[in-house]
Amino acid sequence: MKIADYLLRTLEANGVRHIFGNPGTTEIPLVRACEKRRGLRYVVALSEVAAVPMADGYARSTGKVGVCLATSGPGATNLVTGIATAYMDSVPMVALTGQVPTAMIGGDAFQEADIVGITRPITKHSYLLKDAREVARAVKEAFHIASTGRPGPVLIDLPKDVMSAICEYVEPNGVDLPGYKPKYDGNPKQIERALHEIEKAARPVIYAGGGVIISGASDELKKFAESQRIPVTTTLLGMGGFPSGHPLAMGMLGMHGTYAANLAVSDCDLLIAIGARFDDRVTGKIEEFAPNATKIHIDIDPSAISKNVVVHTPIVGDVKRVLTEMNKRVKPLDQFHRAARDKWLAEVDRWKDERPLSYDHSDKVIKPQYVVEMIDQVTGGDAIICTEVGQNQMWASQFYKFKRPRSFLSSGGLGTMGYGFPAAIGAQIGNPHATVFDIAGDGSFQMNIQELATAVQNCLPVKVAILNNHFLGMVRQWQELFFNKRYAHTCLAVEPDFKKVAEAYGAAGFRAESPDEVEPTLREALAYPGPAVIDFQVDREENVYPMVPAGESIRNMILGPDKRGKKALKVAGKDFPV
Ligand SMILES: Cc1ncc(C[n+]2csc(CCOP(=O)(O)OP(=O)(O)O)c2C)c(N)n1
Repeated sequence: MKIADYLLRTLEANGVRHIFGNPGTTEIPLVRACEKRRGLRYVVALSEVAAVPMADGYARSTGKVGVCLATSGPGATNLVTGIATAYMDSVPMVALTGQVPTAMIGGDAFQEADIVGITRPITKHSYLLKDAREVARAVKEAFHIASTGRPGPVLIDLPKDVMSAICEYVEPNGVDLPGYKPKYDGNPKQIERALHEIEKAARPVIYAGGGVIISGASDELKKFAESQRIPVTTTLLGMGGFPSGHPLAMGMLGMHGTYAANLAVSDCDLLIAIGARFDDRVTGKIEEFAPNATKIHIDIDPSAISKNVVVHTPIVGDVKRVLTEMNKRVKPLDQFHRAARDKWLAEVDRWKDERPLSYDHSDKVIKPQYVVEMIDQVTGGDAIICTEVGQNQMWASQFYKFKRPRSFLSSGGLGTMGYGFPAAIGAQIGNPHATVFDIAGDGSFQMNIQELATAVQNCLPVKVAILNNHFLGMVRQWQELFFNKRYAHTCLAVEPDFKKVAEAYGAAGFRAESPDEVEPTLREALAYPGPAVIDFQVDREENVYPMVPAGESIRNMILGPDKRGKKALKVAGKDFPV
């Protein structure tokens, strides 16, 4: 069998149905072989830069491994940002790259790049295959490594001569990697200790991250939080892991977290971190993060334990298994503890009520938050929401009411602009019946705008809602608040007419300029059976609030307008000059 057929057969055996990539001469045999296989679809992206987030969006929304493919040299190096994005956010992915023939490696051959070396710090593992007989085993191992433990990207580099070789198909036996044995069950003594701490706590908080979604532990989390009456805050990547509308939900914490979540974390006596990694956008000033709390950390990755914040009770294991065990063993709340928890929940509710997420409504200019609220309304909260990076990302996480896991896809760790649209394409391919939106900024969307062709070519009904403020909005917000409004290089003075661009690619284009046009335009775009782009002309200088200034304690938030719409900026806990 030709190695190309062999490789595809091995991919199929690993459950792959879609490959996202852009071909070069090294992969002609592979792409050709793809045409012959009914069960495998090769989705051609216009740029490899976008092929990776396509595979990423496919993976995050389905839970399967995403696969991308690029040619040697520039094709391979174009994968780097997407691989780093997947690595930071623990996304299961296999990246296949073409390489120059084995005999030419190291000789600065045409389109040679040491992609294994370049991506070593941003992959979970990588292979340079110099022998065709290694392919099946390597692919099997790659899928195993990418999808188990803390998931992540694995790269397989395939030299041209290896790709063109012929060899016998041998299905490899199981995977045996002595140095790689993720631990799934939590240590029973540590679980016991954690339960004891939870029992003692009067003001506990659950801080849930993307690990809850990855391990499929949302139901177990809900059960635990409800039985113990513990308020829950989620990270950006944890959105959807706990229903936004739940009475115990406090929303996101950190730099753009809610008033209630940030105060609750600052005042709690016990912090239970579940599948989260104490990222700096979450913790703010690290010494003042949950300063009086005992800390429990449940995570599958032992290297995440006490990496940024020292924890008292680590539990290394799969979040779902650990929570299942905790649910089994936890004692029901007695009257005394229930009263203490209710007192704490009443305080949290007071904070929620005092400063809910809000914005200045307007009937003259479109508020970006209003667009997100309307997307929530017209989709019934059931869409898969992808975002770009910047203000659009924060408003999407704040104002869309996520009900279920795998419905919010966003580049959290790396913060990669240009992620959302290709991720939406991948998510739509993986979920053909879902409504998929990319909530975009005008800057970010232009980083992968060419993929409108891919959406049209593949008849994908993805919708792009551009919150068009004609600025690199989030950077402008920092300039406004911390650099005396010096808007250097953030105004996007030259921009295309996005409606016309969409139409030029064969998609539908819409433009809305006033608040009363928002809902009808959204409904029209939703009714359109193919890809649609809506250019929402929004308030140009709207800001995302709350905002914790970089390096500050998360207790100190710059707050937006209060309940009566009063615009004065306020800082909780401490004066902050703005
Ligand atoms: C690839 C990349 N380049 C630069 C940045 C830095 N950056 C973060 S947010 C932002 C502005 C984003 O502007 P836009 O997409 O218009 O979104 P908005 O903030 O206006 O919603 C920039 C430039 C980044 N995160 N990613």
